[in-house]
Amino acid sequence: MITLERLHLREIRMPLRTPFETSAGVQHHRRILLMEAIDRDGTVGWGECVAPEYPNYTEETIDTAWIALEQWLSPLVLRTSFASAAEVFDVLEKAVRGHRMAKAALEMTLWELEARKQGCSLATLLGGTRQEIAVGISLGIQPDAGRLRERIEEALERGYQRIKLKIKPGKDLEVVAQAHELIAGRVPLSVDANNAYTIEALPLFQKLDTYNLLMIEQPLEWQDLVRHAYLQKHLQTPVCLDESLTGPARVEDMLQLGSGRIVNIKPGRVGGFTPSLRMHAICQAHHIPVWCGGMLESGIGRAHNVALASLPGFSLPGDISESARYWQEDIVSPSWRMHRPGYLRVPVEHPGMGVEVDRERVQKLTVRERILEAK
Ligand code: OSB
Ligand code: MG
Repeated sequence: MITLERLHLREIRMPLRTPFETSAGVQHHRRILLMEAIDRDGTVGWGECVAPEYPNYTEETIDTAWIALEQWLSPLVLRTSFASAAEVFDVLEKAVRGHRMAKAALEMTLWELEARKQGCSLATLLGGTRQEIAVGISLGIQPDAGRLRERIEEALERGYQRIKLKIKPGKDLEVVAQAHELIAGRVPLSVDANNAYTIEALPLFQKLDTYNLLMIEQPLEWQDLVRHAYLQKHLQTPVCLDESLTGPARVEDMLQLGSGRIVNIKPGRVGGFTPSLRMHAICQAHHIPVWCGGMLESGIGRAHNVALASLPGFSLPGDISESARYWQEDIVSPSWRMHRPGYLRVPVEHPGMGVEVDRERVQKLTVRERILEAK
């Protein structure tokens, strides 16, 4: 039984080691909302909200998530006892429309807390079966060809098992041609447009179609499954949806319409682990490859993603890179590091998410906090 005594919201700011550019803009740092839940029996759970600073991925931001968590979502869980964290999502979903990233932060924190309570790993609690997960890397748009070459060479040296390139209009065909030649088939290559194109770009995608890409991620507008279906019909390369997939029903719509053939699950995007598990089950039943995306998480959100990616349907490498790829210093110990090229170990032998939060460092990075108590 989970009965919360207290929720602790914190905002921390962490500088990225290198700026990350997508079709939506450049990021130099992350403002991250951290969630700590304290059960009546003293057990603690940790979670992280993936919402960015600006609403250019979906409509949510760290500030909208803060309001949603503080005003509407936290009161729903502080008042209630749950037999398990698996019940939480439906309660939040029934009461509040949207705000999936805010819901996910809370819901995933409670799963982490439950795992610690039960003395099992978060991965085990979720139904994970892998001891290690294959990881890929997502490379931002680079200022020039030289920089792109360096980034790709580093990624290959570290053993990343898939390289994904961010693309945008004007930074697409040439970039892919260069990467394709450099990589020379050693690892699969994919691209992610983050909604940057319209269906008018079909001829461009038909050119990209000749590069044997593993997938083309979220080429078109995030709410548009119909044009994605039209595009997929004209391409050999699988379309993968990210932003478009807000939950299990959207996966079913994708299948019905033929809008894509690969699914990116980010638990932080879809409202938490419960909808992620439902999406995973649908994909397994339809033999759709699944992988775990990333949102430049700190070591806490990364731990949650690692746990989810240990489930059997996650058959493609995730955007779950090492801590050092993002941060000078992570906020967890140990920080995330590949134990052999291309793989992160799933910490199945530790209760909960398997890494400890460096409270001192979190405190130093904190720019606002709020403690919410059960009445
Ligand atoms: O679309 O997958 C995306 C980062 C921020 C927002 C959206 C995306 C991404 C990434 C980076 O691609 C993945 C990662 O390494 O965390
Ligand atoms: Mg994406």
